[in-house]
Amino acid sequence: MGKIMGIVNVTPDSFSDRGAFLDPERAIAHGRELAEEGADALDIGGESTRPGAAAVSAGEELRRVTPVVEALAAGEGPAVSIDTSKVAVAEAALAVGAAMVNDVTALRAEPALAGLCADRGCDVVLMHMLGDPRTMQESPSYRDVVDDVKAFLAERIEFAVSEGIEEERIWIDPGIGFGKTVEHNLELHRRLGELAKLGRPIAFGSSRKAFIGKLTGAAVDRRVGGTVASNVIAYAKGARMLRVHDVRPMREALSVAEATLQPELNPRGSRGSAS
Ligand code: HH2
Repeated sequence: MGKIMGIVNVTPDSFSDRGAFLDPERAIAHGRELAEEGADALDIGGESTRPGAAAVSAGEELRRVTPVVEALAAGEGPAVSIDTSKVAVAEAALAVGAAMVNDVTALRAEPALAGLCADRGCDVVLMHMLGDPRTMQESPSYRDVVDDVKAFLAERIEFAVSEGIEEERIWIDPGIGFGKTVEHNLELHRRLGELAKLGRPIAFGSSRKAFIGKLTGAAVDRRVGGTVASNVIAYAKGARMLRVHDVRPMREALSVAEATLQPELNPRGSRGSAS
């Protein structure tokens, strides 16, 4: 069954939202809207990772995300994920109800984050990135992009488990757009199934990214069609958590993709309805 993770960026400089949700009240309202549209999880981030983005101090990141995590984790809503590489930020978010840590550095920026996640028993997303956000799009190159990403993720799983994180808690993510050309990104879509051989579920984040703009010519807030196509392909190739800005169209697309590709999960399919 595929899950949808709605994106809540509490930043002034995210490539796609441009600061629309920096105010906590607006970020909270946006998260609630995504929950109503069918998000299974909400990923809350206070530091932009777009190419060339400036680093943010832990204090500033904490100030941005903590009230938003606290409000959205209260009650019966979707699980809350904290998108951070910092121990201090993850610790505060987990203390107010986050259930998942999504680290785009796969526990490399602050390796002590592994011990915290092990101790708290939360879910963890380990993502591949070549270089760091400031340099990653400067002529990225690989021996074989899928083999290299797979070897990297295998090593990061091993590290996480050696630090006490239960293997069942780990998600892996190819890091679409993080040190990849358009062709690297497309090859990762085509051969995503090879990552499933690592034995962990795949999270996937292509929403509104630059490769979609390059293929379609669409501006960043007009990339829903390309985003849906990319994520349906990823789902068909085994991705099980789709990190997107536009939850409603993705939820609709996933309903059709699931009914088609995994009819055993869809009661409508088994009822044999005529339309
Ligand atoms: N992409 C972004 C941020 N976090 N996490 C995972 N696991 N996978 C991704 O592909 C991923 C991620 C970048 O997107 P966005 O949050 O929209 O932008 P920004 O980093 O500029 O806030």
